[in-house]
Amino acid sequence: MTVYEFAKGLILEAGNNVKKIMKEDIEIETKSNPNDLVTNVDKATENYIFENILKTYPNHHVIGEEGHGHDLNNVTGVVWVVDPIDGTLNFVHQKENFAISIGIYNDGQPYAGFVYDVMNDALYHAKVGEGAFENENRLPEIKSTTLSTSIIGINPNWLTKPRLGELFKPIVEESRSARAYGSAALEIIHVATGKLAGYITPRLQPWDFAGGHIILNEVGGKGTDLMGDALSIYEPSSIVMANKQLHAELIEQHFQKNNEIIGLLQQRLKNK
Ligand code: 2AM
Ligand code: CA
Repeated sequence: MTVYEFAKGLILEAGNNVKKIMKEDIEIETKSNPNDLVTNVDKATENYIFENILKTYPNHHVIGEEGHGHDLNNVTGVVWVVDPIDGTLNFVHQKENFAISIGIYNDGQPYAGFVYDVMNDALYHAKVGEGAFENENRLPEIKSTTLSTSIIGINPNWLTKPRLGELFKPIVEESRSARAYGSAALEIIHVATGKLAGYITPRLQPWDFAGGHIILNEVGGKGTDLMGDALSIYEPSSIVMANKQLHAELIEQHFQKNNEIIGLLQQRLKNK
């Protein structure tokens, strides 16, 4: 069995476990602030994925939101970047619109991406160079758009911040419209399936974007930080994921012209 096939089976199994445990009481704790939640399901799912990977592949490394591998940096070999529940607030409040996300890298190069929309039983997956799929169906290449004909994904909370609002409001204004779904992994998938033309956020952790980014690349999309630089799986970044034409327009017409705000943002990401 290839690592790709193993990962596919593992994420589906993990999703089935989530469906079972969520029927019982969900235990909620707060992390860095009262709106930053984690549940017993996040922790149990990360442990389940971690233990099964290492049972089968003792030499692989795992980076997970809920504590695994946060000290890793530039390791050689296979690295799994795992978010056991992306969209925890949705999970707690809506019991849907959340995903399990996995990106797998080999010697720093992307190998395969997985985003499992658990409640819709839709597994998005891609092995680099072999196309992206929703369950068994191949996803077509995404279409080019301009901002004025695009629906973009962006969380409205960012528009309430003084400097970030300055950066993002003109983009929302110029777009056809904006949406927020509350799971970065699913929003990147919405770009990969053409439901959104682009997704923008000033701060994401590698486990939020790793799986989706690999899938998006396979359908001709592009993901970088807001300066247009490559993303790292070892640190948080600002994020723009879009079809290539919209990506270029956003970088050239909006972000590069606001490099002072983005410079401050990058500095804050580094210091946290
Ligand atoms: P999570 O549910 O795994 O925490 C919500 O808009 C999206 O942003 C979710 O994908 C959420 O991931 C992520 N998110 C929430 N708080 C974050 C933070 N402080 N840094 C980075 N990503 C965050
Ligand atoms: Ca999470």
